[in-house]
Amino acid sequence: MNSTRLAAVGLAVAAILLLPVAAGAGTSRAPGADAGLVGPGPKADAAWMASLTERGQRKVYSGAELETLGMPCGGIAAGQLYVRGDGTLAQWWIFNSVPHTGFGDRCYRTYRPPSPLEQGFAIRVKPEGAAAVVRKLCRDDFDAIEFIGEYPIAEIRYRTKEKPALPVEVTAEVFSPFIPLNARDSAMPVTVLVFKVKNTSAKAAEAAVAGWLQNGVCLDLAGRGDILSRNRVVRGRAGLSVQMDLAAAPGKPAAEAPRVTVIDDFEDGTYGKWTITGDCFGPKPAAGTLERQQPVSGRQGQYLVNTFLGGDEPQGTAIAKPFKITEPYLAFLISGGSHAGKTCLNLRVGDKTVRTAAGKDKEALEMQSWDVREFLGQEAQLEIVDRESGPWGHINVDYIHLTNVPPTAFRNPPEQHPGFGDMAITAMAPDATAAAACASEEALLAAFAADGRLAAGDDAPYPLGAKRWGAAVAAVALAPGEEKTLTFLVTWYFPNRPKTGRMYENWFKSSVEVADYAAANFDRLSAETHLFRDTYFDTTLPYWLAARLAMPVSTLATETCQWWKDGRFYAWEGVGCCPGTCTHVWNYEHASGRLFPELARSTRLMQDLGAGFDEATGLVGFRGNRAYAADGQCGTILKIYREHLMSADRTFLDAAWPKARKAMDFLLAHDGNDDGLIEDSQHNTFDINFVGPNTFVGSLYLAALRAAEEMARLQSDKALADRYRAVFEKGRALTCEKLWNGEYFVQKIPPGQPDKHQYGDGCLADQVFGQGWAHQVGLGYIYPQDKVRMALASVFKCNWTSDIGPYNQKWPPQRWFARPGEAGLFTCTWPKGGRPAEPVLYRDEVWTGIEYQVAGNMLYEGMVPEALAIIRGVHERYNGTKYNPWNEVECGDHYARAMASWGCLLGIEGYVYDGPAGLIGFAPRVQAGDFKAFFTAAEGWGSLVQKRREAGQTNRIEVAWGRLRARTLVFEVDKGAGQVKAAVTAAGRNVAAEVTRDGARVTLALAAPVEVGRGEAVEVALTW
Ligand SMILES: [Ca+2]
Ligand SMILES: [Ca+2]
Ligand SMILES: [Ca+2]
Repeated sequence: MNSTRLAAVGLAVAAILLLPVAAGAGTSRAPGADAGLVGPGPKADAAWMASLTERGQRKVYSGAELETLGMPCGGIAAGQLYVRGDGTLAQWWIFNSVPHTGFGDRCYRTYRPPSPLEQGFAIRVKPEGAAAVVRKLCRDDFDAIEFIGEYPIAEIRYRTKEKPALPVEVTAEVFSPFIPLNARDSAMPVTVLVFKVKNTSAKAAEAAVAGWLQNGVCLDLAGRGDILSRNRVVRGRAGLSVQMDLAAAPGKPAAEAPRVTVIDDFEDGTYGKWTITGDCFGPKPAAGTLERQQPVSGRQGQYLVNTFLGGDEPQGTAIAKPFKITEPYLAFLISGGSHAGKTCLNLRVGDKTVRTAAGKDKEALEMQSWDVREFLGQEAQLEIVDRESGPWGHINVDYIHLTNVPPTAFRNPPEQHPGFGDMAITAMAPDATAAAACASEEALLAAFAADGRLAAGDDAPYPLGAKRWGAAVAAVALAPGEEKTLTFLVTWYFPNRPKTGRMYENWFKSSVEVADYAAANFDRLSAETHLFRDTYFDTTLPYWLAARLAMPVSTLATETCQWWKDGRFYAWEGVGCCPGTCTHVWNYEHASGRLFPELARSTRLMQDLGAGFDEATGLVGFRGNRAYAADGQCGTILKIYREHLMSADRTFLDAAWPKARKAMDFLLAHDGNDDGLIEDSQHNTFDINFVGPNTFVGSLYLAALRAAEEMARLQSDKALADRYRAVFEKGRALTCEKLWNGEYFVQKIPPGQPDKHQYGDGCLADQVFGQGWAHQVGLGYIYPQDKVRMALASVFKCNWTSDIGPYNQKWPPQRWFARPGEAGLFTCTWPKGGRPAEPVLYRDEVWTGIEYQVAGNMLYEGMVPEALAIIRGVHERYNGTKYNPWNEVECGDHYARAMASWGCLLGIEGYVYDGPAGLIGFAPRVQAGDFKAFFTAAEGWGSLVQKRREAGQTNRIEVAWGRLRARTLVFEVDKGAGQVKAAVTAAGRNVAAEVTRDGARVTLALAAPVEVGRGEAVEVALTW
């Protein structure tokens, strides 16, 4: 935000700017928080606030905004492939080896996503009677590219400014099929590239597009003599493909037997070979883990170097006697801090540091090795450095040795390697041409330039990892003004995810089979993907808001998510970081449950109530293990209820309930006395344990009690339902009595308990988390409405600022996920004082998942300006110029918590849905006079439309895909409405309905259940 927008204007301005809100949402805004509460920094000014609700335009990224773009463009849980700002493909995390993508500075940084594989497209145009021209379709040859990213479809317009123009217009659409409620067809290892070429000249022209791709199969096995890379031209149903895989090298043995020369393993218990300075090494090598250190596992023998001597504070260096490099690899065990150049092992040759390695902020030692072939025969020196005193300011090293084979080398048959499989590039045209293995990009482009065709050429296997490009060409003839499309598929097949496999291996046996299926079903897959994109973006919501809320949904198509061969959907928290579909992180996420409920149901049944479920106690292990997280345990009940509501019938609930009620028993045992407050130690998503009653866990517990009550009633267990209700009522009353401070809810730390890692009198952003959940699953208020609103108003006032700089200067965050000058919502602040010396972890950080959670809750309350300000803050951080709009980071890239964004869509719609009961309804929080937005139900999706006039309104539920079955409809009318009459049609047929009214809320019980299909609608005319 620029400084002219910064002004100390808070809620007073927000109140003036409020849009029309459905009457049922009550007064147009929440009661203001107490004027005495102190905010964390500047608030946005009125002009900025007013701009948030403007409809706006389709966002076209260009210039510097293209730099960081990387929109996921593969299938759900099928790996991670990006389309970059210039249309090139990047990342290529499709080979079952995912790095930990880090947090803070490591992932919240500005960079162009790298590509480890070489790949590209080029166009050749030959106007009649003129020479052919060839241009690469990337930023090399187009200097004014425009990119539109409406997930799941990216559109790239290849334009030039300074560079020479073409006599044709070229645009590309890049996507993987993505059809809500059809997980099967949305989870394929395929990226589709459709090039539209329009002849803008007055002459006929020939146009052709060539695509090329490097063989990426098992590249890290390069150097093994027994296998080769292989590219072959294959004619399939799809068109012409180049399939890339491996071939055995005839007569070549596998890798040679390993030799080892130890430089030092410290097993003599001395630093005899080392010169030590500083005080972090001690008089002799450590005998293992040091005092106050997490366990250092994986050492060789007894002794190792461990500079955590007396903690992270001490520093020093150890320099070894010179040695001769006699083998091609230098290997070692290493762990500790990740401070490059500060906590590290260095290799010096001559007077230069030629190799360096640091830890990964973990104590478990890992084998690493350097390829030192270029220094064979030379003298070298090793240096262990600890020049860091902050967190993770130490380094552990052991078993330094020279070897002929990297110790991490994969020595089994290649078929067992995680990266074993095949990949293909396909031109989807009957008369396509292809080349198996072009030796250089120049040679490929020269052949293409000559006549717009390629010859298959040599398809003999070649040395593993040598750069040979498989290439395919599709060509068309264009009359003046004519436009045609040329379609390519990039497909892959790497099923060897260790232990779990991949869902897609149940459907395909090779990348060419993937291409065949995609091509055979292309019209449907493409049309339905476009139908989703078009239906979602055909909305009255501000364009920026619709775009932003869809962006984190792309997380489903990253390496954060896995779909195992056995049908279980599983996920990291962020890419490569923190396993086990963590119940508390996934508490915030709503995209899987609402867009692909089949996936969410599999996690509930196969993990939460399966591998992670303890039959004896009802514990839901929060990483599919046997560890308790209080927020995650409560959230599991809510997710089970959501998955039931998003089902077509009771099958899921009947399967889940026996264990779900045990999971409730576990919570009641922790409550201890049925008073509706959990007071004992509560491990949670802040990676610490709260003690004493608080509304972070408490609101989730109360919402879980209500959800369990509903499910028990559906199971005809009245006694149990009544008990849940009674506990809920007590907890609700006691919470208001004990934890309400007049402006927001606090935590009561039990007398005598330390306040370390607690929040006490703080204003926690997530303090009414369970209320947001209760709204989303149609449970109404768990706390009195006025307190909910005032709490949220206090969160906006005390935790959100248009510039996090001043506050974070005073209270630096552990990890930076927002920078000075950027807006953000802090996890926790202490506006009334009482900040503990060492409060709840991450209190001074900004997490997009929490921002969306809070905003979604505010939207259900009709607090639109506050909610949009928070969401817009996220949008302006991830703006392309600074950070990749599709990669909201926390502990890792594509952090799952960010999929809380979908809850904001539900909130602004005031959406309620119960599939098995046939109940559906909505009450727009904005634009009540003219509203349209996207919805999903159990068996179909489409648009919710409301138009309000002087004395009536129409509500349409339009089905764009699948079907909708309904018997009860819920809307809200103008609060001034008199007696309401309703006329209902379903697919054009009249349906009798009985109208009941509760304030602004109108419920229509249909005389008989209705079913409407694609292109049809349920339409209701309400008059008063
Ligand atoms: Ca050792
Ligand atoms: Ca240190
Ligand atoms: Ca209790």
